[in-house]
Amino acid sequence: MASDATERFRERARDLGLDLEVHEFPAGTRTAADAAEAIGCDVGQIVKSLVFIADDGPVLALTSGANRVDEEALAAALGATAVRKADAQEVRDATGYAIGGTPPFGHDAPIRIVCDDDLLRYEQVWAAAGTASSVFPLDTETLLASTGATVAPFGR
Ligand code: 5CA
Repeated sequence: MASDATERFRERARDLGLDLEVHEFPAGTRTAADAAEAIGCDVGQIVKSLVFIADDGPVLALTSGANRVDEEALAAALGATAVRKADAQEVRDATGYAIGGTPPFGHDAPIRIVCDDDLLRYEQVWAAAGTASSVFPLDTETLLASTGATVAPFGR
């Protein structure tokens, strides 16, 4: 059965005009490696939705599963002096979802979003659908359109 968080996410996606195909993997898709293994795709095609705290508040960094965030490059892209990784509570407060299930859009409140340019190497990517065992595919064009993300080279 779909969890409340997945249902909430699906509804918000519908409000954006997106009819998503959510896949449930009971074994879990908590990390990008887990998700890629479950799906059978390249780890680089997994969208990690990572929350950082910049000078003026939370930011969501959509990062290729093959990459780590270069915090200096991210701060430069944001025009911030520094960024740090959000803790579990800050992630929940900023997005309404838990770590491991945070989706790229459909959050409780608007949040500034930036996208790792390496994700644009792929036509199709996969992202979390609200929980650590649900993912959905989408094309990168839709990822950018539905998040309003700015593309920047902060993945290493
Ligand atoms: N479901 C997968 C693939 S879509 C997923 O959500 N991956 S993720 O990368 O976006 O979320 C997991 C990430 O949360 C980890 O890569 C790690 O960077 C971060 N994380 C895990 N535990 C903590 C923690 N205690 N505090 C802050 N960040 C954490």
